[in-house]
Amino acid sequence: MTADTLPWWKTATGYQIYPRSFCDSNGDGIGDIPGIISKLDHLADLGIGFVWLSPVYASPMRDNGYDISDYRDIAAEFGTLADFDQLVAEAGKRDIRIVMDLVVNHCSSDHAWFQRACETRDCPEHDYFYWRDPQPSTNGPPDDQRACFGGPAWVWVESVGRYYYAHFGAQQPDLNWHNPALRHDIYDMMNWWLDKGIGGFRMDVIELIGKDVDARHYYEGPDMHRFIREMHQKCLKGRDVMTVGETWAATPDTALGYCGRDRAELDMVFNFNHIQAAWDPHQGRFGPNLFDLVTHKMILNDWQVALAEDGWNSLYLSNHDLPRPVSHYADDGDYRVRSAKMLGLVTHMMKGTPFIYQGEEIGMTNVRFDRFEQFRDIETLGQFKDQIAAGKDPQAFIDGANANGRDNARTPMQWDAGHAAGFTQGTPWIDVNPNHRSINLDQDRADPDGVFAFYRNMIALRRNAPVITHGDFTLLYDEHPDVFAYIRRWQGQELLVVASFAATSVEVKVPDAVGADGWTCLLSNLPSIKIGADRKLRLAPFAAAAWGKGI
Ligand code: ISL
Ligand code: CA
Repeated sequence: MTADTLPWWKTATGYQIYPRSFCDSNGDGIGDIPGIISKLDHLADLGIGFVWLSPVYASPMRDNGYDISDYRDIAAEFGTLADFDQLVAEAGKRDIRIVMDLVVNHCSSDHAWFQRACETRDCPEHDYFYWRDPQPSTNGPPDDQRACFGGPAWVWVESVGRYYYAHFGAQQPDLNWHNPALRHDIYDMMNWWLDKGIGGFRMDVIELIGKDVDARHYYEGPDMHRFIREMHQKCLKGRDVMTVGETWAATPDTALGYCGRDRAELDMVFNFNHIQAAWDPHQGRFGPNLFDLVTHKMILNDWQVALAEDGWNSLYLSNHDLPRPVSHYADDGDYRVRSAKMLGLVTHMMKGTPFIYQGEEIGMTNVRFDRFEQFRDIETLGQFKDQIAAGKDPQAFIDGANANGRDNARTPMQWDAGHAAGFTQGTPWIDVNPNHRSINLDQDRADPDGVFAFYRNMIALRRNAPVITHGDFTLLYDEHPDVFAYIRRWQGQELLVVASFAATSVEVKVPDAVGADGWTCLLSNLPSIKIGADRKLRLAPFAAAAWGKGI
């Protein structure tokens, strides 16, 4: 297989934009599509090949757009359909595709379908949702399932005398995918967007669409693959587009069920095993950070091995639901820039498609909200209520939210040291991280050794060294607690990647099988990393490098 027969998304690097926090063009404090258009040259400079655009559809914005009230219109605060078409066109001029966020496990309770469904049982839209009558024995809901964002998952509607199911929250009712009429409407809508020339879809919690609510089987439910295959048949087949599913429950054993070449379902999935491995099993994301490098690299190795010959990996550490990587995995203080480069290098050089989240390219950090009123995220606010009611210490919860809450990724993109980090001329919808005065794109790009320059070089390296796209993957130093290293090989080309997660110096020996001679350093976050004559590698704190042979 040569580079020109590869699908574009196997050699490209993606960039996720959370529109609310990227760039505000009209001073209302909310990012918008014209703001994104004004920053396309920044993305072109970086060298990315596509944008994953978080939802811009009409929405009451209770979950910042992951609660859609009209699938065929743009939210007024983000702009218009004409703005969207201009975005696709302007990005296309820069060889950047726009991949939209498809949120079809649920819609907003403001959607006309749901409004109609609550008026009467005798309308087609009623069965677009999961309704259950009160239980005869208790006159209550079918079960005591809790919603992700707090509160019960079964919500009572007096006007029809029934409960509806809402996995995330009362204002995001689950769509009943077992209803062919609903599926037909979704496929029609998808084709409407695909015909506008978008590059594909990231599919929000697609693993939930096959759920059996009576069996309380939500993730990877009995009908999930049947529905995704039908979607592929009706919308995706034959189109030069990319699809990536958000699949928290997927494992190396189930991944090929989604993205194997003979499955005719999706191109990739987002693995979350390495993310949840750092979460407390009982307290979830608001508990202590249990990150452990051996666990982390073993999980990623399992995914590399599982998809070595079939399917395709997505590579990421950051998105709009996750903390900033330098704060979560390494150092956001003295070694912030070096850590950002180390984390980027060790993630990007594996086999798969890398996804950068806005701000990652300048090493943005977590934010610290001291006042509860500063939080904006529906999950944080909802879980606070539930967990405090269950006895959790409020300060412990706030510490957890500051460490691993979703607002960390949603503070405005830091463009410059000026008012509101150059994000808006107005008052931002969420507080800007005060460290924007020293951490911003202007400052970082003024540094030839900045994170942006390093990311640009990394993306260019992926395009120019086929071993990164095609090579196999062999983990090194499997059990080492501080070093994540691997070797990639393809048609005589070799790439050796070594990264230290230690805040102190570490020394390792280059394995015999790797050999110490003939390596050329292609990219490193320190000038002084050398393979010694004694085959020793001395790694300063958070040092990382990629060496090549035959590249
Ligand atoms: O981490 C989570 C699971 O406990 C949640 O933060 C998150 O809701 C979950 O990962 C699903 O995420 C997706 O669906 C949600 C939306 O809030 C997230 O932003 C989206 O990425 C509902 O659409
Ligand atoms: Ca705006």
